[in-house]
Amino acid sequence: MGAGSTLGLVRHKLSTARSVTVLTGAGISADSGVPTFRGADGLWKQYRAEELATPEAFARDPRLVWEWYNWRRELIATKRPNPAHEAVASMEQRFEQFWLITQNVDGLHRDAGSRQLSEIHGNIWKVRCTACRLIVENRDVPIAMLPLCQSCSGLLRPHIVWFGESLAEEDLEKSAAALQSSDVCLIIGTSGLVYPAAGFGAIAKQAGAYIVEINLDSTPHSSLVDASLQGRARDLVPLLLE
Ligand code: BJW
Ligand code: ZN
Repeated sequence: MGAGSTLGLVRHKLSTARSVTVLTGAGISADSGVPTFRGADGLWKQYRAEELATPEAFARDPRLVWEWYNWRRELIATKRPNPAHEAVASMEQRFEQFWLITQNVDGLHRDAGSRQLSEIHGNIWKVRCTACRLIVENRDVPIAMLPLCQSCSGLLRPHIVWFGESLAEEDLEKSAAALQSSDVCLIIGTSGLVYPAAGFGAIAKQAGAYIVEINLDSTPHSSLVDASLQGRARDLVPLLLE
């Protein structure tokens, strides 16, 4: 099926949908200039995200890990939501039931106005105390090299879900409920390699949802989806609602 007719079909599905769930990944923010994790630009110095985003890396060398987050905070602080983030935010008004599940930690969905969302991998603008677990917002750029908790002086870490760490129970429950009740599930700009999010499309599919993938490339999701739209999120997502 050609891209034009696929787009028409997806628009039609959305025009009759009551419940919509959107899953996003780094690709939606790539269009705002935020580097993705696994693309050619996904490296920081000689490190891969998988080597830095772990509790072991932080325990071994918290300075190195904070240095990486400082670099990313500096970069993300200059970025703005793009038309794809804005189109997703407008879906809250459009559908009777709507939920956004984002793997992104950059906060750009919130900046675009999204409120019905789970940031399942956390948020780069929040820090958490490794001693007392207190979570606070912190927008300092740069943040102190080894930031300390104002309440107990414990070492602060990014409020982010690293490899080997569990996602928050509340986020998993909300995500599962949304996926299982959706008529349409849009999967936007994720490589579909990181679990549990990589299994979310299959949950929605099993529950009978119509699955749409929007990505520059094909992914492990591509074989499961009902419609695949190849291109940039910022061009395609707004078109879905026209
Ligand atoms: C565009 C575009 C444009 C570009 N327009 N598209 C089951 C099986 C196997 C392994 C596991 C499993 N269960 C758990 C695991 C282990 C692990 C895992 O999944 N490993 C895999 C790598 C194999 N998962 C976990 O550890 C998770 N925890 C967990 O499950 O706990 C229970 C448990 C623990 C231990 C063992 C078993 C169970 C936690 C995962 C947390 C991941 N966190 C990260 C790092 C955060 C650091 C930070 O941001 O500071 O989150 S990993 C990194 O990847 C980040 C992202 O959110 C995540 C997903 O990446 P994403 O968004 O898909 O980005 P990319 O770069 O990969 O892809 C971009 C895509 O966009 C591409 O497809 C492009 O084509 C596309 N694109 N431009 C449209 N303009
Ligand atoms: Zn503390």
